[in-house]
Amino acid sequence: THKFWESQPVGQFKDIGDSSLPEGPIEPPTSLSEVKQEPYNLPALYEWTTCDMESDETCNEVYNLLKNNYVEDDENMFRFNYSQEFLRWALCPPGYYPSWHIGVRAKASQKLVAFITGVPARIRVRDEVVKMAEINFLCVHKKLRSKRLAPVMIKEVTRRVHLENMWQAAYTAGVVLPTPVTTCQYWHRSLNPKKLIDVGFSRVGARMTMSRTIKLYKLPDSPATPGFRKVELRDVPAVTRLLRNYLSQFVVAPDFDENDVEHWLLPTDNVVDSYLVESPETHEITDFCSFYTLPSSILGNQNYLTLKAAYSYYNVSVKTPLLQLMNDALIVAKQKDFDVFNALDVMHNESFLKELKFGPGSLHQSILFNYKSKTAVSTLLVTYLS
Ligand code: YNC
Ligand code: MG
Repeated sequence: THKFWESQPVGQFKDIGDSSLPEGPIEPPTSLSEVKQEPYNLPALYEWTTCDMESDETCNEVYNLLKNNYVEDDENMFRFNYSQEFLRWALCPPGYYPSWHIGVRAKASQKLVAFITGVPARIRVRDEVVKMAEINFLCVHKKLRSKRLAPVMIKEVTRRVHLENMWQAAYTAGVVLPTPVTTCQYWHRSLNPKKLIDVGFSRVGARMTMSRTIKLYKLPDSPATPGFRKVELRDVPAVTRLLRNYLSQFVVAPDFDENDVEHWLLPTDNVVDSYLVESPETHEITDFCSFYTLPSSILGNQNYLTLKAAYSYYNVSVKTPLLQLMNDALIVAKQKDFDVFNALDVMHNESFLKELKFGPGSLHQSILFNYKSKTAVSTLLVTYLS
């Protein structure tokens, strides 16, 4: 049972399959004056803090909390190690609210012990654009687990979202919660199979040897598509047009404008890489692909500290076949020394995963808060960065 989640406006397991429930908000918005004005109470030894992510010092504290306490795989072999540049990128998009970057400190030591964040997003559901919060980076220090601190943090971020007159949210989780609008799966493409095997991320397959495995995953030295190059600032209008047009086919998708594209997709060192195809003849921009950088710490290995992972982000194929475009993405990721390239089975990714030698990994569910949707939306692609 879920004592906390059963009290929240999210789809409930008991309602699954009940098509009489209308699509849309579960609870109507209250008036702003009815939103609780004071923060929720914390246990006596702790206090709220707003984390200024523009400050190097605070950003470093958040970095260290997450580096030591954030998400691990089921076998506790790896832990996400989001970089400080990545955290700034993920948490300070256009129109972000500093008050949604919420920390908890121990009063006596002033040590940061818990964190949760929201950023604003415009998410289109069918033909309606809903302003939502994307909730991410919920983290409680390992020594403070199972004390029901997470529900207080979730209620506090909800209160601060409501104070900005927003009533819906989206988030993802690796654990089972009531109730996902979609469940998707991670797929992994080895770029550095020897290291992945040495650290226990993957195994030598049946009837395979190390050298045959290395040969299997070998890639050409450079991309095959003529006109494949990095995205530049001057490309933002063309990339925005391509992406908006592509996303229009999905039931649920972010509603990106040029400012969003500049923030989320212009290449930033060690954060996000984006490439496009510019026709050598017409100079028309026809295709686009991108991935972000999210390393994981390798726990307790003598030889390696970090697994360098690229995560497929938005890819749009119009003229170049998606398979070829993604193969070029793998090639540039390999050039940049990534060990593995990850992708979810969302959008049209299923059409290339097997052929490009991705193997299946863990499940990942997306949930909407205070929004009921009728069908499981298999193409849902919100809250990517978690
Ligand atoms: C989770 N990941 O079920 P019930 S993902 C949501 N997301 O409540 P306690 C979670 N809820 O079941 P702990 C959750 N994990 O009794 C647990 N819960 O109803 C629920 N891990 O609280 C859980 N980060 O404080 C239970 O648990 C209640 O001390 C138990 O703390 C949990 O960022 C946690 O995986 C996750 O740091 C903080 O384990 C801790 O275990 C931890 O006793 C490692 O909590 C890091 C990790 C989660 C990453 C993420 C998305 C978070 C979404 C939160 C929900 C947002 C709702 C929308 C709000 C805005 C609304 C508007 C408008
Ligand atoms: Mg707790």
